Amino acid sequence: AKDRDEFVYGQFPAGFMWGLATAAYQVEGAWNEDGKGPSIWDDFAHQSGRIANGDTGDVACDSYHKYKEDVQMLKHVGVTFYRFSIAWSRVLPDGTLGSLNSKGIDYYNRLIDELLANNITPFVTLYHWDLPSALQKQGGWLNESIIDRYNDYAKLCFENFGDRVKLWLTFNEAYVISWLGHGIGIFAPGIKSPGTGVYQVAHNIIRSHVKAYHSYDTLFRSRFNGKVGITLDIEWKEPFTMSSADGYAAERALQFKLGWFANAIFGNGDYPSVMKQYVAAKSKSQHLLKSRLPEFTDDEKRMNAGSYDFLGINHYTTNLVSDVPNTDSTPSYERDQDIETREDPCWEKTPVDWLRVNPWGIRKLLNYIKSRYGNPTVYITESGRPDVDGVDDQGRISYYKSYTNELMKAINIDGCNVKGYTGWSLMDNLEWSSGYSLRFGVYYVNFTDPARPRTPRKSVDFLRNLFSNNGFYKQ
Ligand code: GBH
Repeated sequence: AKDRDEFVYGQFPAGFMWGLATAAYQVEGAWNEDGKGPSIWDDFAHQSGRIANGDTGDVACDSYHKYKEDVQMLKHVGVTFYRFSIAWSRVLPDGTLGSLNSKGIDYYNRLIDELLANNITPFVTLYHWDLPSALQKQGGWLNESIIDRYNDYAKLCFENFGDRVKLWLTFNEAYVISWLGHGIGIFAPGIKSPGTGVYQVAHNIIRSHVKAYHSYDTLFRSRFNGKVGITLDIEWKEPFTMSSADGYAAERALQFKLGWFANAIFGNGDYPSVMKQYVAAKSKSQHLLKSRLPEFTDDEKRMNAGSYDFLGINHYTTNLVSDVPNTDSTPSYERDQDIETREDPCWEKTPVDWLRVNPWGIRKLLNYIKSRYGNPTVYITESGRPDVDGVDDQGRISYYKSYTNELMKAINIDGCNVKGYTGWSLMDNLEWSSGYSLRFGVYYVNFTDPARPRTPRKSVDFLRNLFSNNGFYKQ
């Protein structure tokens, strides 16, 4: 096997898929146009102090009006596919079927048709965090009635777009919805329930995924023959020292973040046993009568296991993990794990604290997934970094070059079953609570100009070569 960090020339397997991604709230704008209902991110952004600099997604990149230009940009880069999300409240303004908005359906039809006319495969996320506000008023992901509302919405999308969309993601980053949205509340809907709500939300997300997956299976698969997966976000978790305690801590960190969702869907249908043990023990020491981690019924476990056609992975960075038993007895998903995480100060910094550059993490992660979940089909559904405002984004180029090189080793040398790689993002966009200050795009967007003009960065040329060569050639 090739050493870490050693660059290898070579190509990806024939048919490997290359793409770029966005999400509805981050790019569409037109937040209340043509019948769209409000979402929890509209509400969140409209409260003061939630998003840096008072930014909102009201206009964003104006992709609702500029989607044809977006498609030409994608074509210029030479992608195989475009990963975008459908805004639930654009097609169902109050979240339920009774509110069907045909103009919302029309918009996604136009976008999908424009992509196909330009030979670009649509790869669709059903839920990238923008719950219709009306459903939040009924408890949102904390209320298990959401499972049926989500299933209605998913079936509506399968029915309307499934003739042309063959790649579906039920959720983007179930962890972020649960922990950031309902644990610490720094993302919409801003709920702080770090010890209990967080686990209930995750439970309802898993059950929603599983129900929608089986709906596709029974109602649409024979007609449309597409694939349905879920995207989970996960850093590589490297032990901080060679002690066995830190080795177990790193494994625990993977199980609590990736395994939380993946063990049910890609494993045995249940939560990871280490997670069940830890949350039960903590709950007991907190004098609770039962574990804060919900339980699946036997029927649910049977339905959970194997409810996927592929695994989507968003991967950006690596954490170092050490074993630190917690003494604070306040219930919290974070404290349940008895770990501490940090970054290696030697890894190259980016404009954001949580993301340092560590190329070999992606290869280790993919090998972990291969051995832990039986080498499922994987798509890297996001990967990237923020860089300078200007167009000379050398940091982004070397990030993509080194990460995709490690990815190539994972596929060609290690036999990991990865079918595609997606750069985040096609263009600068509303970076959630950070607003427009963090630029992840390979296209620069000028947010002070009402026309929201886009300009290609240098990384566009790099990706054009990478994609058209399907890998790396010796100069
Ligand atoms: C992805 O999240 C999202 O899917 C995508 O929409 C987003 O634009 C992209 O990454 C870039 O961030 O500093 O406390 O605010 C990646 C996982 C979870 C990483 C939230 C950053 C914010 C931590 N992200 N986290 S904080």
